[in-house]
Amino acid sequence: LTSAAFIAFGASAAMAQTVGFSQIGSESGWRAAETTLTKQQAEERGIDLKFSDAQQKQENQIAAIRSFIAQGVDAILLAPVVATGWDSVLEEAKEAEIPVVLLDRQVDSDKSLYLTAVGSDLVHEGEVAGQWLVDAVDGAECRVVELQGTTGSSPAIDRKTGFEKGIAGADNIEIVRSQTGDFTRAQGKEVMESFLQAEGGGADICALYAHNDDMAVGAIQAIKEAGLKPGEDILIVSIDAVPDIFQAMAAGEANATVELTPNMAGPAFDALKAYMADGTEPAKFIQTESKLYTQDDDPAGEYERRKDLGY
Ligand code: GYE
Repeated sequence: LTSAAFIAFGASAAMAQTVGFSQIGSESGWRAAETTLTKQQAEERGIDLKFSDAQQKQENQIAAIRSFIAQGVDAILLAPVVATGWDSVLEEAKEAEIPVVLLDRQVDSDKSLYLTAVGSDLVHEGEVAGQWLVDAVDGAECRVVELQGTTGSSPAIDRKTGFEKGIAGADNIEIVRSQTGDFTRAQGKEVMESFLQAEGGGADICALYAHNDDMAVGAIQAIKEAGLKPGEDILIVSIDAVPDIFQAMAAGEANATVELTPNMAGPAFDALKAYMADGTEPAKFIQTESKLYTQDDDPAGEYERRKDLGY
Protein backbone atom coordinates (compact mmCIF):
# COMPACT_ATOMS: atom_id res chain seq x y z
CA LEU A 1 0.00 0.00 0.00
CA THR A 2 1.39 3.45 -0.87
CA SER A 3 1.78 5.94 2.01
CA ALA A 4 -1.12 7.95 0.54
CA ALA A 5 -3.35 4.88 0.75
CA PHE A 6 -2.20 4.28 4.34
CA ILE A 7 -3.07 7.90 5.22
CA ALA A 8 -6.47 7.59 3.55
CA PHE A 9 -7.10 4.27 5.32
CA GLY A 10 -5.94 5.75 8.62
CA ALA A 11 -8.21 8.77 8.22
CA SER A 12 -11.22 6.68 7.33
CA ALA A 13 -10.47 4.32 10.23
CA ALA A 14 -10.23 7.32 12.55
CA MET A 15 -13.58 8.51 11.23
CA ALA A 16 -15.57 5.23 11.36
CA GLN A 17 -15.38 4.86 15.17
CA THR A 18 -17.10 2.77 17.77
CA VAL A 19 -17.74 5.00 20.79
CA GLY A 20 -19.13 3.89 24.15
CA PHE A 21 -21.35 6.44 25.93
CA SER A 22 -21.90 6.00 29.68
CA GLN A 23 -24.89 8.29 30.28
CA ILE A 24 -26.09 9.07 33.82
CA GLY A 25 -29.75 8.37 33.12
CA SER A 26 -32.79 10.46 32.16
CA GLU A 27 -33.35 12.33 35.44
CA SER A 28 -34.13 15.62 33.69
CA GLY A 29 -35.42 17.01 30.42
CA TRP A 30 -31.98 18.48 29.83
CA ARG A 31 -30.35 15.06 30.13
CA ALA A 32 -32.85 13.55 27.68
CA ALA A 33 -31.97 16.28 25.17
CA GLU A 34 -28.24 15.61 25.62
CA THR A 35 -28.85 11.93 24.87
CA THR A 36 -30.99 12.73 21.81
CA LEU A 37 -28.40 15.11 20.39
CA THR A 38 -25.50 12.73 21.07
CA LYS A 39 -27.25 9.90 19.22
CA GLN A 40 -28.13 12.22 16.32
CA GLN A 41 -24.56 13.49 16.00
CA ALA A 42 -23.12 9.96 16.14
CA GLU A 43 -25.49 8.96 13.35
CA GLU A 44 -24.54 11.99 11.23
CA ARG A 45 -20.82 11.31 11.72
CA GLY A 46 -20.98 7.59 10.96
CA ILE A 47 -20.04 6.72 14.54
CA ASP A 48 -21.31 3.43 15.98
CA LEU A 49 -22.53 4.57 19.44
CA LYS A 50 -22.81 1.98 22.22
CA PHE A 51 -25.25 3.62 24.68
CA SER A 52 -25.61 2.77 28.39
CA ASP A 53 -28.15 4.38 30.79
CA ALA A 54 -26.85 4.02 34.38
CA GLN A 55 -30.14 4.95 36.14
CA GLN A 56 -28.08 7.54 38.08
CA LYS A 57 -25.89 4.85 39.72
CA GLN A 58 -22.08 5.21 39.60
CA GLU A 59 -21.55 1.46 39.86
CA ASN A 60 -23.53 1.02 36.63
CA GLN A 61 -21.37 3.63 34.91
CA ILE A 62 -18.17 1.89 36.05
CA ALA A 63 -19.51 -1.46 34.80
CA ALA A 64 -20.44 0.11 31.45
CA ILE A 65 -16.95 1.59 31.02
CA ARG A 66 -15.38 -1.81 31.79
CA SER A 67 -17.66 -3.37 29.20
CA PHE A 68 -16.67 -0.76 26.60
CA ILE A 69 -12.98 -1.50 27.35
CA ALA A 70 -13.61 -5.24 26.92
CA GLN A 71 -15.36 -4.54 23.60
CA GLY A 72 -12.32 -2.57 22.47
CA VAL A 73 -14.21 0.63 21.60
CA ASP A 74 -12.20 3.45 20.02
CA ALA A 75 -13.29 6.07 22.58
CA ILE A 76 -15.57 6.58 25.61
CA LEU A 77 -17.95 9.44 26.47
CA LEU A 78 -18.69 9.73 30.20
CA ALA A 79 -21.19 12.01 31.95
CA PRO A 80 -20.02 11.31 35.52
CA VAL A 81 -22.91 11.22 38.01
CA VAL A 82 -20.63 12.21 40.90
CA ALA A 83 -17.15 13.76 40.99
CA THR A 84 -15.25 11.10 42.98
CA GLY A 85 -14.48 7.36 42.63
CA TRP A 86 -13.32 7.24 39.00
CA ASP A 87 -9.53 6.79 39.31
CA SER A 88 -9.31 3.00 38.88
CA VAL A 89 -11.68 2.64 35.94
CA LEU A 90 -10.12 5.64 34.18
CA GLU A 91 -6.68 4.04 34.75
CA GLU A 92 -8.00 0.89 33.07
CA ALA A 93 -9.21 2.92 30.05
CA LYS A 94 -5.82 4.63 29.86
CA GLU A 95 -4.07 1.25 30.04
CA ALA A 96 -6.21 0.13 27.11
CA GLU A 97 -5.28 3.37 25.28
CA ILE A 98 -8.96 4.32 24.95
CA PRO A 99 -9.48 8.10 25.22
CA VAL A 100 -12.23 9.25 27.59
CA VAL A 101 -14.15 12.52 27.10
CA LEU A 102 -16.21 13.89 30.02
CA LEU A 103 -19.60 15.48 29.25
CA ASP A 104 -21.32 18.20 31.32
CA ARG A 105 -19.82 17.25 34.68
CA GLN A 106 -16.27 17.05 36.07
CA VAL A 107 -14.37 14.40 38.04
CA ASP A 108 -11.79 14.84 40.82
CA SER A 109 -9.38 12.41 39.08
CA ASP A 110 -6.05 13.59 37.65
CA LYS A 111 -6.55 15.33 34.30
CA SER A 112 -4.12 12.88 32.66
CA LEU A 113 -6.85 10.24 33.01
CA TYR A 114 -9.16 11.84 30.45
CA LEU A 115 -8.65 13.49 27.04
CA THR A 116 -10.88 16.52 27.70
CA ALA A 117 -14.05 17.66 29.51
CA VAL A 118 -16.84 19.45 27.60
CA GLY A 119 -19.13 21.55 29.77
CA SER A 120 -20.18 24.90 31.13
CA ASP A 121 -18.53 26.93 33.90
CA LEU A 122 -20.85 25.58 36.62
CA VAL A 123 -19.67 28.09 39.24
CA HIS A 124 -20.37 30.96 36.84
CA GLU A 125 -23.91 29.65 36.23
CA GLY A 126 -24.63 29.82 39.95
CA GLU A 127 -23.09 33.28 40.17
CA VAL A 128 -25.29 34.57 37.31
CA ALA A 129 -28.36 33.18 39.11
CA GLY A 130 -27.30 34.84 42.37
CA GLN A 131 -26.60 38.18 40.73
CA TRP A 132 -29.99 38.07 39.00
CA LEU A 133 -31.71 37.66 42.40
CA VAL A 134 -29.68 40.52 43.94
CA ASP A 135 -30.87 42.80 41.14
CA ALA A 136 -34.45 41.48 41.28
CA VAL A 137 -34.98 42.13 45.01
CA ASP A 138 -33.08 45.43 44.89
CA GLY A 139 -32.10 45.61 48.57
CA ALA A 140 -35.28 44.11 50.06
CA GLU A 141 -34.97 41.35 52.67
CA CYS A 142 -35.12 37.98 50.89
CA ARG A 143 -35.15 34.52 52.49
CA VAL A 144 -34.09 31.97 49.85
CA VAL A 145 -34.63 28.21 49.73
CA GLU A 146 -32.27 26.13 47.57
CA LEU A 147 -32.89 22.85 45.74
CA GLN A 148 -29.47 21.28 45.17
CA GLY A 149 -28.60 18.87 42.39
CA THR A 150 -27.38 15.30 42.95
CA THR A 151 -25.25 15.14 46.11
CA GLY A 152 -21.54 14.90 45.25
CA SER A 153 -22.00 15.88 41.61
CA SER A 154 -19.83 18.72 40.30
CA PRO A 155 -22.87 20.82 39.25
CA ALA A 156 -24.40 20.57 42.74
CA ILE A 157 -21.11 21.58 44.38
CA ASP A 158 -20.20 24.34 41.92
CA ARG A 159 -23.68 25.86 41.42
CA LYS A 160 -24.00 26.22 45.21
CA THR A 161 -20.58 27.87 45.40
CA GLY A 162 -21.40 30.17 42.51
CA PHE A 163 -24.78 31.29 43.88
CA GLU A 164 -23.19 32.11 47.25
CA LYS A 165 -20.57 34.19 45.40
CA GLY A 166 -23.35 35.94 43.48
CA ILE A 167 -25.21 37.01 46.64
CA ALA A 168 -22.11 37.56 48.79
CA GLY A 169 -22.34 41.35 48.69
CA ALA A 170 -26.06 41.45 49.53
CA ASP A 171 -26.64 40.86 53.26
CA ASN A 172 -30.38 41.36 52.65
CA ILE A 173 -30.43 37.93 50.97
CA GLU A 174 -30.08 34.75 53.07
CA ILE A 175 -30.29 31.07 52.12
CA VAL A 176 -32.46 29.69 54.93
CA ARG A 177 -32.92 26.09 53.70
CA SER A 178 -30.93 23.97 51.25
CA GLN A 179 -31.50 20.34 50.31
CA THR A 180 -30.96 18.03 47.35
CA GLY A 181 -33.80 17.31 44.95
CA ASP A 182 -31.47 15.07 42.88
CA PHE A 183 -32.16 17.09 39.69
CA THR A 184 -35.65 15.55 39.30
CA ARG A 185 -39.13 17.13 39.11
CA ALA A 186 -40.61 14.65 41.57
CA GLN A 187 -38.02 15.28 44.27
CA GLY A 188 -38.01 19.01 43.56
CA LYS A 189 -41.75 19.05 44.31
CA GLU A 190 -41.39 16.86 47.41
CA VAL A 191 -38.59 18.92 48.96
CA MET A 192 -40.33 22.20 48.11
CA GLU A 193 -43.43 20.93 49.95
CA SER A 194 -41.28 20.43 53.06
CA PHE A 195 -39.72 23.88 52.66
CA LEU A 196 -43.20 25.44 52.43
CA GLN A 197 -44.40 23.64 55.56
CA ALA A 198 -41.27 24.69 57.46
CA GLU A 199 -41.51 28.31 56.37
CA GLY A 200 -44.97 29.46 57.41
CA GLY A 201 -46.70 27.80 54.48
CA GLY A 202 -44.40 29.76 52.18
CA ALA A 203 -45.17 33.18 53.62
CA ASP A 204 -41.57 33.44 54.81
CA ILE A 205 -39.99 32.41 51.48
CA CYS A 206 -39.05 35.16 49.03
CA ALA A 207 -37.27 33.06 46.37
CA LEU A 208 -36.31 29.57 45.21
CA TYR A 209 -32.92 28.86 43.65
CA ALA A 210 -33.00 25.44 41.94
CA HIS A 211 -29.84 23.89 40.46
CA ASN A 212 -31.90 22.82 37.43
CA ASP A 213 -35.19 23.74 35.76
CA ASP A 214 -36.74 20.31 36.33
CA MET A 215 -36.60 20.70 40.11
CA ALA A 216 -37.97 24.25 39.69
CA VAL A 217 -40.90 22.95 37.63
CA GLY A 218 -41.69 20.42 40.37
CA ALA A 219 -41.41 23.14 43.01
CA ILE A 220 -43.72 25.43 41.03
CA GLN A 221 -46.40 22.73 41.27
CA ALA A 222 -45.92 22.53 45.05
CA ILE A 223 -46.10 26.33 45.41
CA LYS A 224 -49.37 26.46 43.45
CA GLU A 225 -50.85 23.60 45.52
CA ALA A 226 -49.98 25.64 48.62
CA GLY A 227 -52.15 28.44 47.24
CA LEU A 228 -49.26 30.78 46.40
CA LYS A 229 -48.25 32.38 43.10
CA PRO A 230 -44.86 31.13 41.83
CA GLY A 231 -43.00 33.92 40.04
CA GLU A 232 -44.71 36.53 42.23
CA ASP A 233 -45.09 35.43 45.89
CA ILE A 234 -41.95 33.30 45.47
CA LEU A 235 -39.39 34.25 42.79
CA ILE A 236 -38.01 31.27 40.80
CA VAL A 237 -34.46 31.19 39.38
CA SER A 238 -32.88 28.03 37.96
CA ILE A 239 -30.50 26.63 35.33
CA ASP A 240 -30.72 24.67 32.03
CA ALA A 241 -33.19 26.69 29.87
CA VAL A 242 -35.39 23.68 29.03
CA PRO A 243 -38.67 24.34 27.13
CA ASP A 244 -40.90 23.87 30.19
CA ILE A 245 -39.21 26.63 32.17
CA PHE A 246 -39.96 29.02 29.28
CA GLN A 247 -43.57 27.86 29.33
CA ALA A 248 -43.68 28.69 33.07
CA MET A 249 -42.00 32.06 32.42
CA ALA A 250 -44.54 32.90 29.71
CA ALA A 251 -47.27 32.21 32.30
CA GLY A 252 -45.48 34.45 34.83
CA GLU A 253 -44.73 31.43 37.05
CA ALA A 254 -40.90 31.47 36.73
CA ASN A 255 -38.51 34.40 36.50
CA ALA A 256 -35.03 33.48 35.24
CA THR A 257 -32.94 30.59 33.92
CA VAL A 258 -29.29 30.21 32.89
CA GLU A 259 -28.89 28.30 29.63
CA LEU A 260 -26.87 25.07 29.44
CA THR A 261 -26.51 23.75 25.90
CA PRO A 262 -27.43 20.05 25.57
CA ASN A 263 -25.03 19.82 22.64
CA MET A 264 -21.96 18.54 24.48
CA ALA A 265 -21.35 15.77 21.91
CA GLY A 266 -20.46 18.10 19.03
CA PRO A 267 -17.30 19.49 20.65
CA ALA A 268 -16.56 16.04 22.09
CA PHE A 269 -16.70 14.26 18.72
CA ASP A 270 -14.66 17.07 17.10
CA ALA A 271 -11.93 16.72 19.73
CA LEU A 272 -11.89 12.92 19.32
CA LYS A 273 -11.70 13.19 15.52
CA ALA A 274 -8.65 15.46 15.67
CA TYR A 275 -6.99 13.32 18.35
CA MET A 276 -7.55 10.05 16.49
CA ALA A 277 -6.52 11.50 13.13
CA ASP A 278 -3.11 12.84 14.20
CA GLY A 279 -2.79 12.84 17.99
CA THR A 280 -3.85 16.48 18.42
CA GLU A 281 -4.30 16.99 22.18
CA PRO A 282 -7.31 19.25 22.98
CA ALA A 283 -7.43 21.61 25.96
CA LYS A 284 -8.49 19.75 29.13
CA PHE A 285 -11.68 21.87 29.34
CA ILE A 286 -13.84 22.87 26.37
CA GLN A 287 -16.24 25.47 27.81
CA THR A 288 -19.78 25.93 26.53
CA GLU A 289 -21.75 29.20 26.76
CA SER A 290 -23.98 30.26 29.68
CA LYS A 291 -26.72 32.82 28.90
CA LEU A 292 -29.31 34.34 31.26
CA TYR A 293 -32.95 34.38 30.10
CA THR A 294 -35.73 36.26 31.93
CA GLN A 295 -39.40 37.03 31.30
CA ASP A 296 -38.20 39.93 29.11
CA ASP A 297 -36.56 37.54 26.63
CA ASP A 298 -39.57 36.27 24.64
CA PRO A 299 -40.11 33.08 26.70
CA ALA A 300 -42.94 31.91 24.43
CA GLY A 301 -40.60 32.16 21.44
CA GLU A 302 -37.81 30.39 23.31
CA TYR A 303 -40.26 27.60 24.14
CA GLU A 304 -41.14 27.21 20.46
CA ARG A 305 -37.47 27.17 19.46
CA ARG A 306 -36.64 24.39 21.93
CA LYS A 307 -39.77 22.23 22.15
CA ASP A 308 -38.75 19.78 19.40
CA LEU A 309 -35.09 19.30 20.35
CA GLY A 310 -35.67 16.08 22.29
CA TYR A 311 -36.06 17.40 25.88
O1 GYE B 1 -28.14 20.86 34.81
C1 GYE B 1 -29.31 18.73 34.97
C2 GYE B 1 -28.84 17.29 34.77
O2 GYE B 1 -24.82 17.72 34.63
C3 GYE B 1 -24.96 20.11 34.43
O3 GYE B 1 -27.42 17.33 35.04
C4 GYE B 1 -25.68 18.78 34.22
C5 GYE B 1 -26.96 18.70 35.01
C6 GYE B 1 -28.14 19.50 34.43
O4 GYE B 1 -29.51 16.42 35.59
O5 GYE B 1 -30.55 18.98 34.36
